Amino acid sequence: MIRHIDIAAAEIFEFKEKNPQRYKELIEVGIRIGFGESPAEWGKVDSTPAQIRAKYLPKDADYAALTNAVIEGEVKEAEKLTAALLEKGRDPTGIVVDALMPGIQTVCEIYDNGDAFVPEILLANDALVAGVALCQVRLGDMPSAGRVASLVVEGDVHDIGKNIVAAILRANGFEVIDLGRDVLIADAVNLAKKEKLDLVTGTSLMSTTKEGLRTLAEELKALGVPVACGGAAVDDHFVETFSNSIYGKSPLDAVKIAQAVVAGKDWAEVRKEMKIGKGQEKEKVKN
Ligand code: B12
Repeated sequence: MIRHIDIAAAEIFEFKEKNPQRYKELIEVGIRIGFGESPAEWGKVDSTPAQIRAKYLPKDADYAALTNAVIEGEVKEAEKLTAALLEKGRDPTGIVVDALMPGIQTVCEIYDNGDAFVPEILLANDALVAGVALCQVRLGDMPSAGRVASLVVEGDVHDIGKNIVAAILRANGFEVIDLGRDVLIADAVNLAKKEKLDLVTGTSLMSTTKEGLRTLAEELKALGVPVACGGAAVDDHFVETFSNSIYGKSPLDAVKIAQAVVAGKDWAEVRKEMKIGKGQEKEKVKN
């Protein structure tokens, strides 16, 4: 909007008269931005690496040792500890969700606060993948619970979460075709035309790539394949702005969505069920 400077100045003085408190706040915000601060960072609680580790560390000592191996990016150690847990008869899905995943969450949050670097994330991811692979071997060949394709949308290389989602779906008996990261919508559509898919899971970690989920869901609608959408860049409000889509927060939500779709429910029904489930959890917390 272009205004003449006199008009703009008059409006500013008028605003100051009418709303002095808000005027003061806005001036302070302007000064902070002027000094190079980013509003996106305001209100963020900066935890120390030790606090973040404590937040995610499992209470179970065996699980905690594995979580620490992931955090340290010790691939061999993570493999050894996972194998030992499986040998003891611990549940492979439990090992992924409650021991391996907390490790990667920890490193990612420490990185986010500026206290870790990219190689540390990548090593932690290698340790996670090594553990997940052993858990998958233990699960062996199960009768297929359904067919799912998993991908990260075009322009986005953040695939750690997608890998976890694919692993948990496999652990629950689903056949997963992993399309990888930075995936073109056309590639997903071509796959859905060739293969019988029950569901596609789409991940987006960036606000610049999340619109890819909308296009993906819209394109797959004609083929009758719904899209479960997740990743830190999206929430239920966003996902509900388009059809043929169901929002899920955790990898276990992806499993619930896949099971419901395979049971013959359509995307709108599953979306409703997922929302009710979330509401009930909140009620439980209140009680
Ligand atoms: C690791 C990381 C990277 C790694 C990625 C390595 C890899 N192979 O994935 C590297 C270093 C390569 C990277 C690069 C970049 N990154 Co980065 N990165 C992160 C970081 C720290 C962690 C992401 C992560 O893996 N989280 C852990 C996983 C497990 O979480 P998740 O993916 O959300 O998945 C979980 C759930 O969401 C769910 N889920 C996931 N998918 C699905 C799907 C379904 C269907 C369901 C139900 C559930 C579900 O399950 C998972 C397990 O709980 C985040 C900050 C953060 N703390 O989130 C920034 C972040 C995502 N990156 C960011 C940016 C900007 C970038 C870069 C552009 C930086 C740059 N200037 O180069 C590039 C992007 C390159 C590109 N084109 O994609 C921004 C995005 C901002 C935004 N909102 O748009 C973030 C938020 C950092 C920030 N605070 O600014 N990054």
